[in-house]
Amino acid sequence: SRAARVACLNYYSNGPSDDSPLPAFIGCMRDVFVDWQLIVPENWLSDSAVNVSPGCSHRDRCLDVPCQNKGQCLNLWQSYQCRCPRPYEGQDCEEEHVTTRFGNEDSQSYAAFIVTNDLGHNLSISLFLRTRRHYGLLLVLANSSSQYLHMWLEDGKVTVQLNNFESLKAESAIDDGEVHFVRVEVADDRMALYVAAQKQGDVEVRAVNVQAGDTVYVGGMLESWMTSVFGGYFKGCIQDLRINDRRLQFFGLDTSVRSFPLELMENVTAGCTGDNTCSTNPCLNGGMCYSMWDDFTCTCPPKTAGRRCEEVRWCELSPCPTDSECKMLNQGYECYSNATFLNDSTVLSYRGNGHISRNLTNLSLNLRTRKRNTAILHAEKGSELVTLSVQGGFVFMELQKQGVSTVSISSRTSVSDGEWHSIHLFMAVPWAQTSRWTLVLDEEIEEAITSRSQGGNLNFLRQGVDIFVGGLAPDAGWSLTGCLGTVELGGIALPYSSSSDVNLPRVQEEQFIQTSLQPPLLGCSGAPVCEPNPCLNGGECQDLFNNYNCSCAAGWAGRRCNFFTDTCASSPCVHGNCSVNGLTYDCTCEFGYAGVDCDEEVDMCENHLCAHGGTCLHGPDRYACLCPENFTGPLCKRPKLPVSVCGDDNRNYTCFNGGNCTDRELSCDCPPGFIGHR
Ligand SMILES: *[C@@H]1O[C@H](CO)[C@@H](O)[C@H](O)[C@H]1NC(C)=O
Ligand SMILES: *[C@@H]1O[C@H](CO)[C@@H](O)[C@H](O)[C@H]1NC(C)=O
Ligand SMILES: *[C@@H]1O[C@H](CO)[C@@H](O)[C@H](O)[C@H]1NC(C)=O
Ligand SMILES: *[C@@H]1O[C@H](CO)[C@@H](O)[C@H](O)[C@H]1NC(C)=O
Ligand SMILES: *[C@@H]1O[C@H](CO)[C@@H](O)[C@H](O)[C@H]1NC(C)=O
Ligand SMILES: *[C@@H]1O[C@H](CO)[C@@H](O)[C@H](O)[C@H]1NC(C)=O
Ligand SMILES: *[C@@H]1O[C@H](CO)[C@@H](O)[C@H](O)[C@H]1NC(C)=O
Ligand SMILES: *[C@@H]1O[C@H](CO)[C@@H](O)[C@H](O)[C@H]1NC(C)=O
Ligand SMILES: *[C@@H]1O[C@H](CO)[C@@H](O)[C@H](O)[C@H]1NC(C)=O
Ligand SMILES: *[C@@H]1O[C@H](CO)[C@@H](O)[C@H](O)[C@H]1NC(C)=O
Ligand SMILES: CC(=O)N[C@H]1CO[C@H](CO)[C@@H](O)[C@@H]1O
Ligand SMILES: CC(=O)N[C@H]1CO[C@H](CO)[C@@H](O)[C@@H]1O
Repeated sequence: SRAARVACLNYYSNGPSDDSPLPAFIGCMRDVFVDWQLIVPENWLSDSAVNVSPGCSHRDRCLDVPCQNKGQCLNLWQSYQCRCPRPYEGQDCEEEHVTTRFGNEDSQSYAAFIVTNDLGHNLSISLFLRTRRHYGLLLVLANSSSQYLHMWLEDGKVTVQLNNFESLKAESAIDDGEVHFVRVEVADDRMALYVAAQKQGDVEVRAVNVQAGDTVYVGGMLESWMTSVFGGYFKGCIQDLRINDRRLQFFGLDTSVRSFPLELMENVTAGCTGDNTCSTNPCLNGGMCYSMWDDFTCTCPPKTAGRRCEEVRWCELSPCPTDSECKMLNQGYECYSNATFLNDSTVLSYRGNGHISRNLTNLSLNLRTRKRNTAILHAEKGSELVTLSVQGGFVFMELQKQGVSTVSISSRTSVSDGEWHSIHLFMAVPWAQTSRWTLVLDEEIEEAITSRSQGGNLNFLRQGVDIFVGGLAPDAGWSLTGCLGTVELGGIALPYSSSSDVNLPRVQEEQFIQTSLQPPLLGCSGAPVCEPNPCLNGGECQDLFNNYNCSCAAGWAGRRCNFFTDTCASSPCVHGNCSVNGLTYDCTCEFGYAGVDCDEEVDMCENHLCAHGGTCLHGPDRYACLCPENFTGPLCKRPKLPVSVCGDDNRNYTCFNGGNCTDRELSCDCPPGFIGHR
């Protein structure tokens, strides 16, 4: 029965008492015998018992999960202890070290602490870091004579250097805006660097000696030049900075922990709020800005891209007219097309927009023509002049500038064959004041031709001068019949489509603007129109580049000489006979009529043809000739032939025109050409 009165005793005092070197027992006891005597609690649970109670009511307090922030709970029988992960502290790990912000809104910030006790040769620096910067000074240890430890960011990686000599650079970058735990350990003449639990490397070092009175600089130093040597002032946040077991507290000073005192602090703020990165509207082209810590993202509207939506995929928005090809530029887009030039009235003119700043040192274009002599591009301003032309079939450029020798350069091969040819002209030394010019035809670099003399650039075309394309000037003659691709001057296009032809504004700074009244004819419609000969019936074909003209053989007409010209079909000769004569007709007029169409009555006896003094007699529709004695015929041209009078007494008769009488038959023997009885 005594054994049944079990002594169950809770000992719940913890920690050693001042006079006992060992920690006190915590737990339960029962069946305690002293000198073979069972000690029941009633015997001694009296005034001398402290923190002891009957029973054995143990409950694991750690089951309540009291430790916050992933603190590790330690069961202490009647109580618990939390082992807090950094940066948390406090009974239940509920307290977090105040995070400290450096470089808020790009200010220059730094802090300094004083080391108050010698640390000896072992050194451990640890802290939480959060940044998006690739460069910046993190920490410096200095004594009165030197800065013997530097810690900074280089390419987003923590780098540490001891004694201005041995250094270590982390392998993993930490500039991603996330929180990283960084640790530097110096012990046993080795220095090691850790990011989170990962060792980034170690290196043998000479001894370090951190002494009382040394200074710890954080985030930068007073002197900005010294700071800039290590990448400038740090921007980001630091939390729970410790050197060995000492805290370096910027805010919310906790005196229960051992720390180094803060000496000075500038532009450092509590918390870790990022900059208001959207306040400056960094997203372009209507992108929506979302603030992230010390950063922003842009939600770009369709067809735009890039971190700031700065890249508009212009060409996907189809800004160019059909017939032309869209090309993306660094800034904006341009429409490239071919254009057909016919005559003086298709010459185009351009002007720079006043914002062209680059040096214009080259000129390139594609050409197609059959003309052997024609201007392609021309501009002049004061004494400066440039003309690109085709002369005798060869490409020819002339560049004049006062004070500089005139450049003339000519191709060796003809381009007047109706095929496309590319022409590139450029200064051999584009950055020079003057240089030779080079002509490359059809990309044949090895056939390049270089001018004898050195000329200047084409910068005079940048502003305030008309640049003519397709001729010397409107109505100046010598105009191009053929096609040109888009001409580029210094890489800037002379576009064929004006601002009203494109669907989106051109945003590039440097532009040439078309100032012609006539819009160009887009596309190149210049087929070899005379092959095979389209002109029929012997017509001759004349090549008008994209058109032809037939010169038809006589009697034929129409665009292709396909119509027979029966010019008499409409009976144009009123009083006469019609006959075809080429593309026209001739009328043979009846007597009494004259004029091209025999429609004019004439005095019939004017210019009458009665010969031998025959008298003209007006008749109703013709005239008659009254012949003199010995002549006869309508025009009295025929001499009268003798008349024989034949007969006997009974009968007489006459034979005319030299006919002889035949008495027998009382008739006449007629001469040739006459018949009849008489
Ligand atoms: C605080 O930052 C601002 C902005 O960078 C700077 O002009 C100023 O000098 C800084 N203050 C100190 C004491 O360095
Ligand atoms: C330095 O650290 C090493 C191991 O890390 C240790 O053995 C040594 O006792 C430490 N020295 C001091 C003075 O703390
Ligand atoms: C400063 O530190 C360096 C390197 O640890 C040491 O060589 C030098 O003696 C120290 N100077 C003073 C005055 O403590
Ligand atoms: C211009 O003509 C050439 C040759 O026919 C052709 O290859 C090119 O695509 C044309 N350019 C445009 C923008 O139509
Ligand atoms: C130029 O050619 C166009 C198209 O063929 C034509 O309409 C125009 O009349 C011509 N102009 C001149 C001056 O020949
Ligand atoms: C433009 O040309 C001048 C000489 O004419 C030269 O000094 C300058 O560097 C050039 N600029 C560029 C951007 O090439
Ligand atoms: C023409 O000049 C521009 C501007 O100087 C340059 O960017 C471009 O590369 C040059 N093009 C050629 C083909 O030399
Ligand atoms: C076409 O040819 C005819 C006959 O040779 C000529 O009269 C006419 O002027 C030509 N037209 C053109 C546009 O050359
Ligand atoms: C017209 O032709 C007819 C028939 O061929 C001919 O008889 C007549 O004399 C001619 N007239 C003229 C004026 O030639
Ligand atoms: C008429 O008689 C003469 C003289 O005898 C002769 O010369 C002439 O030929 C005759 N004419 C005809 C038509 O017989
Ligand atoms: C007017 C005229 O010359 N008459 C002549 C006609 O011919 C005869 C015979 O030849 C001549 O005697 C006439 O004089
Ligand atoms: C009947 C008649 O008149 N006969 C004449 C024919 O001609 C001769 C002479 O020419 C005359 O003598 C006849 O009288």
